[in-house]
Amino acid sequence: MLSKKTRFLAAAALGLCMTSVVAEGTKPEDVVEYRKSVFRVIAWNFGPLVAMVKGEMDYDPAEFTLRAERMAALSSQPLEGFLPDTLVGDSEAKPEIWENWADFKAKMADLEEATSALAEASLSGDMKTIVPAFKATGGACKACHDDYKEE
Ligand code: ASC
Repeated sequence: MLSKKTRFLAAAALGLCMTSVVAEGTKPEDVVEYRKSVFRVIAWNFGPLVAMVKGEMDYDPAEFTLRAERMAALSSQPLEGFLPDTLVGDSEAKPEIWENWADFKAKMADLEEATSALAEASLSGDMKTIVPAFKATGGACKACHDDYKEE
């Protein structure tokens, strides 16, 4: 019987092949904190975009593009924080993530695509072009939350 720590390290090594580098000895709790932090920064940048689309904040094209580009850059980064055996602490991740890994990965890829398209659309400076891309981004967030986040 492998210890929980050995299983985590083995999973981390496997994750390393799949995604990216996790240092040996990284605690599962730190992995959870990492992925939650990336989502927090994504949401932080999405906030003003929501406000601008709703008309609660003046539309500032440069500010909109800056934040959409940040979201696009960040969207590739949570996936490496979903290592197996990291359903610990105050994680809101559902176990279904690891049972439906291919679908989860596809939904994360959808977020990357939607945020890149939003950054691109924002360059038009035209809300008629921006709003559909904005809705697609919100939809990509929601699609994943519906299936994979406890809330
Ligand atoms: C946000 C935020 C989310 C998404 C989601 C979209 O502003 O923090 O998690 O939008 O609510 O459906």
